Amino acid sequence: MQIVDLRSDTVTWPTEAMRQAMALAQVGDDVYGEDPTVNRLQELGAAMLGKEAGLFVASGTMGNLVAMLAHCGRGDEVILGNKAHTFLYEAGGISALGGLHSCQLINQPDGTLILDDIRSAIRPNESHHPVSRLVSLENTHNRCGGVSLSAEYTRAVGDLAKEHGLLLHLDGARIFNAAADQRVPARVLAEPADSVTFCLSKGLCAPVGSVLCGSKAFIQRAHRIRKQLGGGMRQAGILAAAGIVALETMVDRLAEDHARAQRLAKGLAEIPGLELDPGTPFTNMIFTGLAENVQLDTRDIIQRLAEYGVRVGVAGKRRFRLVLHYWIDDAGVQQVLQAFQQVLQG
Ligand code: TLP
Repeated sequence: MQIVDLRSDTVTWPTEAMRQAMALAQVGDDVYGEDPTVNRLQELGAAMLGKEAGLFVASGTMGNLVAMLAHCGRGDEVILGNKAHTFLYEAGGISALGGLHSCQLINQPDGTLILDDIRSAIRPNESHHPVSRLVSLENTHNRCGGVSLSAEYTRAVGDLAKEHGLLLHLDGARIFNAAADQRVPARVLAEPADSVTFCLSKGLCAPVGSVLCGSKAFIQRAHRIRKQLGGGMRQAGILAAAGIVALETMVDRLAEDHARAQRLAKGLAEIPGLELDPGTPFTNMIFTGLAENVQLDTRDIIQRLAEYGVRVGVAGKRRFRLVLHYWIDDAGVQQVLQAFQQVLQG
């Protein structure tokens, strides 16, 4: 039986072209800056994001952590959303390892932070307060349904930050999904940000890694912090080679995942017992709850779906996340619909 794994786009495998590029990659010692393939990936990533320089890091989590530590000093405050990945799912790293204080504002359903909320959160320059240093946004916004932020909104936050002497970081783990959704190049979405992280190992299918982009001076600081965190990698060109293939061949196809998510959501909406979130899917993620009259609980549903070869993510009590990606084709979509029908009606 074919397994259709919708738990996340992090479960994607590398493509055949990536495996070949990895096997043939030229490598050097990247801690010395001598790995030609890593250098090429960093240059390509930075160019696609419209930034001066890039840094290959082990994960999206490391990219966000390195960025925030490079922008802020101990005790500084980062303003972010209460549903931000960095706040919810990065093990509190910015506080544990960086000594950063966080100020969580309420994320609106469209993934934004209200500009006035940001304005009011900026601390007065007075010794009782931490120093407000950085605002962080997420695009697409995972826990807000995979919704994308517009360039105009990001620009408004960037302007506000600048006006108050703050910096702007963008967790762009899925910025190429956002770009496909907004129909603009990713660099337009990243333009107002001082730094941006994007992931190679989600919808783009590379096995490992993210790229942090920003100014040359910022990336120099980030390089040292990556080293402090133990993230200096040696012949990392083996991994970077897959990342290059990801950027060259996988970006333009992300819209296919969004279209397939639409088709799957349409089918799911017709199955009694499922209550899809309003507006879902915005990009490649579908969020759905279970109707009150469904007797099965979250664990039963997961187990029963698994019997039909379907794996979905848990997104809360009686809530599920289904993420479309390269390895799920139209037959996979049909298999998921049939599985839900069987489990909920059969
Ligand atoms: N998100 C994962 C889980 O950690 C929830 C997922 O399955 O969606 N920023 C955003 C917006 C993310 O969604 C993720 C991963 C990260 C950062 C972290 O990336 P990694 O997993 O590479 O550290």
